[in-house]
Amino acid sequence: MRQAGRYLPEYRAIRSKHSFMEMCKIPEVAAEVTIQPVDLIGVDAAILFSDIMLPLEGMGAGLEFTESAGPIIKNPIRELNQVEDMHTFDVEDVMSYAFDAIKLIVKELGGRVPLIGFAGAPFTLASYLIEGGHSRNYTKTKIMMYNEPVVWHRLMTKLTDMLIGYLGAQVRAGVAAVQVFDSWIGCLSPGDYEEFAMPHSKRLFEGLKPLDVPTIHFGTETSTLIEKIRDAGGDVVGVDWRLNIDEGRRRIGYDRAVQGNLDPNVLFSNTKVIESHVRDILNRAGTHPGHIFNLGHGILPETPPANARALVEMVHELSAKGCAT
Ligand code: 1CP
Repeated sequence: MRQAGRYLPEYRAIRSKHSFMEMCKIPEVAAEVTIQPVDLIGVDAAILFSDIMLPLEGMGAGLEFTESAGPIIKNPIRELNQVEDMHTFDVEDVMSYAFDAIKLIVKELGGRVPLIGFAGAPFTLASYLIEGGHSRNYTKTKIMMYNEPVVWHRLMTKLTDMLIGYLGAQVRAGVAAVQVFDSWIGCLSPGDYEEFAMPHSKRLFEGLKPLDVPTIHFGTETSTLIEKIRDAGGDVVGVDWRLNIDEGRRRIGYDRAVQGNLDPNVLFSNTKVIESHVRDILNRAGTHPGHIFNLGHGILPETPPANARALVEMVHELSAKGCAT
């Protein structure tokens, strides 16, 4: 999950001097904030400081990050000619800042923890492109799916092609695993997922196989979709807190690993409450190999850093003991 973000004062100190986009594009700065949570919180992996939206810039989308609303697309995609205008680009050249940051981070980490690369899934990226930003109901996205399926599938195909190239370049630069964020996929019915998103996600994961690194398939509000998400691909399947992780494991099957699933709001409580949630998750995840303890979604901006640190310590300590109630 997002690790740096606005909850760390050390992040905010750097952020006060740069725009978010600058931070992503200056490799030394991106490296510093990527490594901060490893040093300050003690997490077991670093996640590249970047954003799922950045490669869309390379395809010609007008991208801006606002303080309050997150990413904004200046000319949202509504028609076939706009999809046709989205172009392919030389990712190694146009996004060289990301690969330079990866090389620098891997060097600075010196093998302490692995670095995870990432990208958005085709559906989640398409939803931002069509809605123009974050959405509540995804009406414009769904209207394109239902009314203009040819335009929809063309857009999803172009995004998938780009994503295979982009994640491949991240692996060549040195990331040890890749995570695909389908953060807003839970808005789809199982039937719509199968028809409009799954074929593209499946092609993406097929395309990642030759990279020979572990892949993590993340989504939220996926209780009704989890088997299909598993079938779309990923060595690890993300489970959020709306689904108990033991049920998630049973439905996903024990041949895959799972990731999750603490509600990020728990970190606003006290250590006693946090510990009872951690014990519950570890006990439910059980002794089967292949559980990555994580938050079910991104850490929230006002989270007390001391609680994030306490969480990491608890997970280390309790999982080493095999945990028991
Ligand atoms: O350490 C880190 O923070 C890791 C780097 C990272 C990652 C993995 C960032 C930095 N963003 C992301 C992924 C991302 N970005 C996702 C998928 C993960 C998830 O579901 O949480 C999504 C949906 C986005 C889109 C995005 N970018 C949002 C969400 C907006 C919405 O629709 O609700 C926001 C707020 C951003 C900006 C952003 N990205 C990252 C940070 C630290 C920030 C805040 C920038 C700031 O300091 O102003």
